Amino acid sequence: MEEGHVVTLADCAQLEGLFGPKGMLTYADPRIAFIGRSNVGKSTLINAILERKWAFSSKTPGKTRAIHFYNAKHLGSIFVDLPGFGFARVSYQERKSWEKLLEQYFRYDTKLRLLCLIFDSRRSEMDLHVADFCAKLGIPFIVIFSKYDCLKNQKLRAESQRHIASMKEALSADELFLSTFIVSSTTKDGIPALRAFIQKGRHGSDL
Ligand SMILES: Nc1nc2c(ncn2[C@@H]2O[C@H](COP(=O)(O)OP(=O)(O)OP(=O)(O)O)[C@@H](O)[C@H]2O)c(=O)[nH]1
Ligand SMILES: [Mg+2]
Repeated sequence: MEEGHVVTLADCAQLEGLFGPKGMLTYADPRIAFIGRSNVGKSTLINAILERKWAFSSKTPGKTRAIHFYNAKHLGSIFVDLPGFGFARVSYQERKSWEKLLEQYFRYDTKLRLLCLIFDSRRSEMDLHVADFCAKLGIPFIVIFSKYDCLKNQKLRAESQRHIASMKEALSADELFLSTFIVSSTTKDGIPALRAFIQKGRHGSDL
C-alpha cells in the first residue's frame, strides 16, 4: 500500500469493500484514530506527529467531513482523521449520516488499536461523555490537550493544568484510559513524547 492518503470513507456502502475479506485495509497496518470536536486541531496534529502535510486543516470548523486514512509506514500505523463532531453549521440530516458512518466504521474496523481523544486546552468544561463514548467502544484511548500555545499567561496555564488533573482523576478508574498528553502543533511542544508513545505501542509493549 502507498504512503500518504490512501482512502476516504464517505459512505457506509464502502465499508464491506474496505474491511471485508478482500478489503484493502483488512491486511494493512493497525489504525490510530483521532476524535474530538470540530476545530480542536485533529488534522493539524496528525500532520505534526507524522511530520508530513497530508491531512487538510482549516480555520473554518467542519473541514474534515469524511473519514480519511493516512498510511504512515515510518510509524507502522494508519492514521484515521475523523470528522469533528459538534459542528453547528451542518444540517440535522448530514449530522445523522456522519454519526451512522462513525458508528459503522467502529463496528467494521477490527484493527483499531488506539483512540486519541482531543480537547482544546482553552476549554475547561468536562467533556466526559466523549470519553464515555470511547470507553464503551472497548478500545484503549489517550486524551490529548491541544493548542497549548494559546494559553498565553501563567494564570491560564495553571487553570488548564487543574482541569487536566481533574479530568485525569475522573478517568483513572477506566481500564482503557492510558495517558494524557499536552501538545501544541504550532510550537511542537509535547509532540515528540506523543509520537514516541504511538511508536512504542506499535510493538505491543504498552497498548
Ligand atoms: N495556535 C494553534 N493553532 C492550532 C493548533 N492546532 C491547530 N490549530 C489551528 O486550528 C484550526 C483548526 O485546525 P484543524 O486541524 O483543521 O482542526 P480539526 O479538528 O481537524 O477540525 P475539523 O476538521 O473541522 O474537525 C486551524 O486554523 C489550525 O491552524 C495549535 O497547536 N496551536
Ligand atoms: Mg480536520
